[in-house]
Amino acid sequence: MAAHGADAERLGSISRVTAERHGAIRVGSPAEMAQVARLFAGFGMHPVGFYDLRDASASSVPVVSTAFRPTDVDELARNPFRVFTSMLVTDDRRFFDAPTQERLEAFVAARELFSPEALALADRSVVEGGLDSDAAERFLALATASFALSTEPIDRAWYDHLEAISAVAADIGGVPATHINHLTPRVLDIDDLYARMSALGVTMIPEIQGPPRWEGPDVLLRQTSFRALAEPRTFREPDGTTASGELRVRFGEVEQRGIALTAAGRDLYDAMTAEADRRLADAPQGTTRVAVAAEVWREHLPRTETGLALAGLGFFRFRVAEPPAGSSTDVGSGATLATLLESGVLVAEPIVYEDFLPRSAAGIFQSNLTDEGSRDDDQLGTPYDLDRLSEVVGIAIADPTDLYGAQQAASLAEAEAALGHPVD
Ligand code: OOG
Ligand code: NI
Repeated sequence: MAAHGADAERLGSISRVTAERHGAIRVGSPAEMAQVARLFAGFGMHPVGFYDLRDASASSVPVVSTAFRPTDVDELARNPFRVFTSMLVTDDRRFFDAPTQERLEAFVAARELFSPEALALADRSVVEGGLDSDAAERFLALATASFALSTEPIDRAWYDHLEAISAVAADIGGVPATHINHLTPRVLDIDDLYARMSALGVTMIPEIQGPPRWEGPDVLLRQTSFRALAEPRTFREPDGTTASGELRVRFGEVEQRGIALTAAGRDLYDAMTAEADRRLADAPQGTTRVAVAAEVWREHLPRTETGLALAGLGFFRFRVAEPPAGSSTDVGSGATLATLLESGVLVAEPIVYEDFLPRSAAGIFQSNLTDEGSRDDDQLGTPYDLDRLSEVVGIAIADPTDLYGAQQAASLAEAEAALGHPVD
């Protein structure tokens, strides 16, 4: 805040940013995903967005994901907590042969991630619009306990079998429970944080993921992480004895959030990312992806928020400015968004990106894999998209672009009502 002055809080007040976290969990089947959805619904968190990490990653990451979060603007403002939730795709032949699939599905079907009591309280919270404080305490205790790292013994041979295919598969289908694998705080200046963490001797992943630092508006999401620590776990050996060992499954991550992009903005982002990759491939040794990306950004992305709004690339909430004394908001009909913004009649406030990026998520997953695992790309993968995941899990997953678009449209409709005429 000292470095950035008034602009520091443009994308979120210091009280919201310092309270904000996201976590991540991984589950093993559509049935478990449906239970997660029930549990989080009890907290007012709903599935938003679809991420296919199987193709976003060169390593073996056999999952598709969504994120549970509040969708209502006021609820987001009060507590934007979200949980990135990945589901193992056990029938994807690129990763699992038929016997492994069968055993995985049996293993997952036999475990219980959430107690019936926790799920019943979640359902009650939805129906009754909340819980009384005793029930709420009980619900919280049960829910948080179900995300703790399990101390039950892990079958060594089974875990190793899965780990040779994918460390992520082993972390999901080789252990008896799920766990929160990271809890990410949001920061105002991720470059500063990255430098300071490195100076403290913490080994960070080589780069900040997502958009580069540049002079123009911050968009979408920038993230970085550090490697998981080895933690003691108990294993059951093939001869039936137990032994202690270590697993690295919980890691640290931080993020900085920017402006949500429209579908057109998102297409441009993807095209710029691909362009940066192409240029980096031809660049002299030692050139960083971030430096190349910043150059591409300067060529294609408007340098101001107003530019982003007028190009239809970013989402904004529009409101009529408090009219300064003696002036009038009567600008006549036919006024364009551009004139209204330039004359200061309308004010545009950025809508913050509340979701995730598949490529960054894959990078975060990858940063903790010591082994690429194995995948056979001659096999056909199981097709997934937002609709298919909704269908398989039996819950409607919201499209984030629709949510941001609805917020922008509602603000514009309100502004038009206040102005007394439509905005062209
Ligand atoms: C989730 C990784 C993705 C993010 O912030 O993109 C993620 C995981 O490792 O389970 O949390
Ligand atoms: Ni994360």
